Amino acid sequence: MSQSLRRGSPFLLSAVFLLALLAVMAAVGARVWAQEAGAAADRTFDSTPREPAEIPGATVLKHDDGTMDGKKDLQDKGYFVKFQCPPGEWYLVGVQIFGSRFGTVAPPKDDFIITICDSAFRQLMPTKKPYSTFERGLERWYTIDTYPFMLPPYSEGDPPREFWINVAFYGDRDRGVYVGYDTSDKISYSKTGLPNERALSIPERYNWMIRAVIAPKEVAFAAVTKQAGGGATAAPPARPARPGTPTAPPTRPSGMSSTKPTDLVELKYDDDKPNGKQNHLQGGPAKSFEKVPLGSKVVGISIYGERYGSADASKVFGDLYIMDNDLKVLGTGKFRHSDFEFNPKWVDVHTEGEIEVPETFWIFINSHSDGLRGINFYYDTDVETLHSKDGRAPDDLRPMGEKREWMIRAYVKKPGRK
Ligand SMILES: [Ca+2]
Ligand SMILES: [Ca+2]
Repeated sequence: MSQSLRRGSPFLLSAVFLLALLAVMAAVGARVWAQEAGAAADRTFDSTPREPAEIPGATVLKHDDGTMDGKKDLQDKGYFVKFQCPPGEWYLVGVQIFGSRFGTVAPPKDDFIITICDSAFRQLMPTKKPYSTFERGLERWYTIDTYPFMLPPYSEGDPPREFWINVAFYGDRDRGVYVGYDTSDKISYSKTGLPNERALSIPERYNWMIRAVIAPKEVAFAAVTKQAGGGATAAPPARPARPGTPTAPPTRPSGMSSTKPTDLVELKYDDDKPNGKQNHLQGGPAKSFEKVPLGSKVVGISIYGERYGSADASKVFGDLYIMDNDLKVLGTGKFRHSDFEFNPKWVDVHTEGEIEVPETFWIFINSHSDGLRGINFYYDTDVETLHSKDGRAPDDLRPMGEKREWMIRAYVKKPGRK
């Protein structure tokens, strides 16, 4: 073929020209069809490339050319896109979605969910984000941060590992998000469905305009620190509840559990005999304490746990939050992962100052653990009533599927004591 072309065969040249013409016609056809599909949205899209801002140190995995060739609203189904990491160790730090919201002017107060799934569409890590992330109007790129999640690593020369991103808006006819699709890649890496359920192929060859933002570990966790307004250390996010709250870790306490100062009351629901342990790839344990005498002040907590992983644990911090029953943050604390050992023990964490608590208050620990390093929290199952939940954020506590009471205790000063 190339030989013939170089000789300039008029027949072959016109054949090539004809093929090119057909390709252009096909593209125009696809464009027209897509515009028709988009007409349901009362307007056509514009296909001007609008690339999202670059993220320093990050790599963007994508199957689209940046121009939208149509868009779809899948209502209660989700958008699945398959990605493949380069060799080595990578963290998913965000997702980019080309889309626009439709429905009422004011965004619904609901959330949509981004889920990292394994190659069999099973959920690995979900992240909730508010609908208000998306604006109405022309579709554009939205870059949505997720807490760094370690993707399946593999070495150079080994078969590549794949993962899926699922984005689900759980919309209906009156509200939802259009997600753009692109026809530039002849292979479709896209499906529809929800995590842990059946994923369906899409009839035409196109890809959702959903991209995965990945980064090496240092960049991934530095970005988290930056988002939280932190410094240049590798520490995970510190979110002080009140402006001016010091974020430096407390000096090691003198040992509340061991010396048991007489003016402190220990609040506990566990029987001191653990029945199991669990780590959290997102968030951490939450626990409530009830019938606390009014005017009591929390000065610290004690956690029965252990450390795992090989990272420099003195540079990784966990965050402690004390909340009222409406999950409003009343105070915070901080600990180093290195406060824990590789064998379980009680570890004391001081709060920043004394925190006056109402009759019922909550503790939430964001352990900032991941697949590589973190804290295992022990739990007790010999309890009648549960006071424990799993937390993602101080205001996002979720019931647990199993009966587990975290082995976490609180230390309070009784009212009237100084
Ligand atoms: Ca395109
Ligand atoms: Ca027990």
